[in-house]
Amino acid sequence: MTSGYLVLPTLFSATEIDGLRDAAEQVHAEVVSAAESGQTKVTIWPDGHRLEEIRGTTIHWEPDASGKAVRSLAPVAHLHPALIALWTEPRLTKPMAELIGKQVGPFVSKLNFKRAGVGSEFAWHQDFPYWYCCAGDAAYEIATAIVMLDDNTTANGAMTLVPGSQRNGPAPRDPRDPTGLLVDPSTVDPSTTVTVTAPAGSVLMFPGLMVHRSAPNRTASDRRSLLYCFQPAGRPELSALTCDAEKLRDLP
Ligand SMILES: O=C(O)CCC(=O)C(=O)O
Repeated sequence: MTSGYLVLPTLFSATEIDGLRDAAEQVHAEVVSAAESGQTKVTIWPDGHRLEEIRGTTIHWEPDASGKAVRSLAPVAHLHPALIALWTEPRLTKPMAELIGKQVGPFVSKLNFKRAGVGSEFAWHQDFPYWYCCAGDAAYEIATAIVMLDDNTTANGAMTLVPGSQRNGPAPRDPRDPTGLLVDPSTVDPSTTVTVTAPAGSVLMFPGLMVHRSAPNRTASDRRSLLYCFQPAGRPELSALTCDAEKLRDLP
């Protein structure tokens, strides 16, 4: 697979996706209510984004929303049985095992909300540097399955990939980015990109070295996604690792 990614159209039925959407919204309501009434650990990222930890998850708030809106929750699977079940769902684990080349287990899960009108851009990046800071070279064998909970369209911020970019290893990062994690956008040739539009229930899989972004959601409907990052079975999950941003110095 030289392009490096896999699209599995409508892998999950409408009924299954309804159940996963309900689980996602239930988790959202419980976590936001816990954050409003309880003690959270707050972190402000170098780019100004606000993160709050509670119930074993990190709320990443939308940076530019006028009211409060959740951009993502991670990790998230432990907060609902229907989300835990996806870690062992053969429709995900079988193609993932082929992509990674080994039997797979969990690394980290995430729920992206991309809410109607306020869901913000994800700038060009690879997932690899985030994971390399915590997992070291084991990050080369981590890949993501995105379960689309809503139709993904160009208007609502479907994922855009640079097929084949995973073959070039860690990409040069943007010297202007205060987080030090984003890919230098001047190195991306727009004529080589592919935007993956697909109906709800579809799944997109790609390795951590795939360069990707997604546009903001300016439509009137949410574009929610569950992201399951798999790795070879038996390795520690992200939550058990210690992360060190200094390791970014190893990368271009
Ligand atoms: O859901 C999206 O639009 C972007 C996902 C992504 O790239 C990420 O969460 O790192």
